[in-house]
Amino acid sequence: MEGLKKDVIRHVVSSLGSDYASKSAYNYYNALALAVRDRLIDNWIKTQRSYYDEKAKRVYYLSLEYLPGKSLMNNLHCLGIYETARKAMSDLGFSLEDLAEQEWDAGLGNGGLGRLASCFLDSMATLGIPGYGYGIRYDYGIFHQVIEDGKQVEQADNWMRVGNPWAYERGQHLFPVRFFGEVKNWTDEYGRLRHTWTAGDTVLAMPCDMLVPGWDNHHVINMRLWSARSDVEFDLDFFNTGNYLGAVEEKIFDEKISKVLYPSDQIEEGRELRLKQQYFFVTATIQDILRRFRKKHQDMTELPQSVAIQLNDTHPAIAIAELMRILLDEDLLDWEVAWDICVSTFAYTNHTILPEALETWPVSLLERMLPRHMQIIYEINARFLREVERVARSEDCGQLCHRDLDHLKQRVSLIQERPIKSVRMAHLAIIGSHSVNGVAALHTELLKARVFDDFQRLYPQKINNKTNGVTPRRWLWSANQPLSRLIASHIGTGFVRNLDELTQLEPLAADPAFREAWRAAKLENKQRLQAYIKRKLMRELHTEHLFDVHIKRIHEYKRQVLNLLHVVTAYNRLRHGQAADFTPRTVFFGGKAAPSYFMAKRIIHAINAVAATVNADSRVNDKLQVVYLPNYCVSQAERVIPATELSEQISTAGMEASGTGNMKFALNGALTIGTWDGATIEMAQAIGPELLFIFGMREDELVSLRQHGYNPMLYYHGDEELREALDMLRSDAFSPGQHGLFAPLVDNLLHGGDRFFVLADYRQYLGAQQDVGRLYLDQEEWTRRSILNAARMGFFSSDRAISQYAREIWDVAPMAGLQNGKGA
Ligand code: H53
Repeated sequence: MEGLKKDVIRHVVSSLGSDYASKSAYNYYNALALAVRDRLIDNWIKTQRSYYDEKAKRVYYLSLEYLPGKSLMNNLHCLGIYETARKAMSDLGFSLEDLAEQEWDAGLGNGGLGRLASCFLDSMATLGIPGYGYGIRYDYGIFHQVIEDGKQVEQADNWMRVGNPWAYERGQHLFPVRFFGEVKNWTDEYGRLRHTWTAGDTVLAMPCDMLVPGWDNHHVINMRLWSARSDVEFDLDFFNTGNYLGAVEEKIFDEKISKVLYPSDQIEEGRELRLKQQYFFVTATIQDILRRFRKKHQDMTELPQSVAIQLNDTHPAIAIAELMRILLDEDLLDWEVAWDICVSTFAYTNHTILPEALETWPVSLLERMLPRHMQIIYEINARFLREVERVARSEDCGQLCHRDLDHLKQRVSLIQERPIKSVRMAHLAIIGSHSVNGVAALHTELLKARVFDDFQRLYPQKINNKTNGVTPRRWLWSANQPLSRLIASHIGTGFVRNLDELTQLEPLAADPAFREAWRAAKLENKQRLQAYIKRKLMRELHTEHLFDVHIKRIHEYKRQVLNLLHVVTAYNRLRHGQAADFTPRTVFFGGKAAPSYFMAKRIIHAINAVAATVNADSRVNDKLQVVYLPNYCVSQAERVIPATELSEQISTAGMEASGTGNMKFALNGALTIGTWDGATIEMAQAIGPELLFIFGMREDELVSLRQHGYNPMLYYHGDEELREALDMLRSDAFSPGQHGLFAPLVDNLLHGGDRFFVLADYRQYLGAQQDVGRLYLDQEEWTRRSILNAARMGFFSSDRAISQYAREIWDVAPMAGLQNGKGA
């Protein structure tokens, strides 16, 4: 401990240039972070060296988004020096918790996809998998959300302003990134046509490394994020003629590439800068991968034995064309050889079946920005369509007539003709990869049967499932110390590394003393949340209420509106005196809406309007409260999830690819109210469906309802309570003086077809909520179920998911000889 204290003081003085006596929390947080980083860097260097020494096959995870959140507490726990640091900082006059508050969330992602990537890096580090995460170091991450007059207002997330003590910027290792220009043809000595791309513009990519430690194992992997740097400092011509601003203009323009994260989630924006971001990060990454590979290899055909590249969604799919370009134009390989290398190296994860989220890029844009890549994509397509024709004419598909074949080719082509001629990035990713995986069992089945059914017939082995998981280090151990300590005191700490060990809790569910201790841990977390809400929102929570939580991105398919209709109905029953047996509850909502997503923003407004009315109504507010948590982010989730008793997972069946929040809640002992969707299905199977509150129509039932003509008006007319709730929303009951403010929401349900079947599931949802309320009155039974939920969540560890990827997709083994023991 004395060593850590000395290091912290040294950093305050020599790294931060401050007086150690000044006692600024900001300085002491930074100094502590630097002292922790010092303890990681040796192991990071050793880890990197061991990959070369052991000729390890490496995994590269390419993702345009990561959501690491805060690093301090997690890193202290991984190093096993949390207690030491707590005491050291207390000796220096600080509470560790307060210092941790100084850190800004690294919000380099939108939601589930980015957070999954961060969980996966944590698991690779812990399992000893030789892995790297690659992405973009955005200067501005996901916007900061404030709620003003009930509405979402976006503010810039200037997380870099205060510096980032965790990152190493490597300004000396720059990689060139080219755009635009033209392609020249030439003939090589064997008479083969060759191509050279001469670029118009060049930008530089600078690596920033963030170290990702494994749990108690000395294995530290790298998250390498690229930052754009101009290759011109000043244009001296401008400078000399006195035009100073003109002289720096190009520099500013180039560096715009990594300026800001696109804040949309599952809505494609299709902007030129976004494509630039994708290519910028992909080419820098591929160059870096090949640089490392070429240190030990000359023969490019050995690449797939040394390198596995996982594409996180289609955002990095242009990597396939980029690797082809390098192999063809720089290494001068033949097409077939280059293509084999590519397909054996790449694998692709699909995260959505929502049509609006499937990326396409206009051919005209690609032709201009990446002319050689567009040529390569055309060639991939031509060869692929010939192959389709060959397979279709072979015995399996011999029945196909020409018309069907033409349709098949149109459906699977990399190029879509309408509404504008575009490249389908998912098709490029499927054709250019040896593995395509979905992220939960139902999702993968839907990929095979619906979205990519043609590809499933063409390549029956390619599509496979890897159900998502979450890291127990952050989402149980670090976020929920009261519960973790209780668990550890009964079954030891092995569960942090091997989550299946939680099954040892099962017999304890029958032990009244353990149940009481379990409840005490939950209450401690509820009180912590209560204190936080008081500080941030100046509101007093009732900790004896059932804490009912719906936090995630705001999206119509996630159906926050269904939850809101339940709140309004409960409010009406209480007002009308029809709810004598109502179980008091506080309903929490939280989440960000894409700034361009009108309906999602209006939903936020409606939630806040209902909250204001309900909370101000003294007839009901001792029994029902609604809280909107502004600026939902990773660190907020770490506070809220441990305090949650009811987890809302109520998406339209078939629409949530997996969900990972669902897992975090159950792991922390919340019971789930949910639909038969995504990974919630597998959770129900693992836990026992009777221990969750499952309701609503299943995916196949919805398909048939749609086919037979779904008429939301029937539900409106047939259900008095539903009608009352919708009419109130449409009137100015929640928006005094602003009649019609929420009419778009209601019209969308009643006259817009209710694409997400809110009305169809309303009555069943109410029934399930009633069951929830009733069970909550029986605290012993509730606690028993809570314990069993957590005990049966072992499968949903990201360690299990990563082990499956390593074995079944990457063919990568963990590093041998990792020492166990505290790393400090
Ligand atoms: O990815 C999560 C899933 C979740 C899904 C989410 C996601 C994004 O956050 C962004 C884009 C996208 O295509 C999918 O919605 O269901 O759990 C991780 O797989």
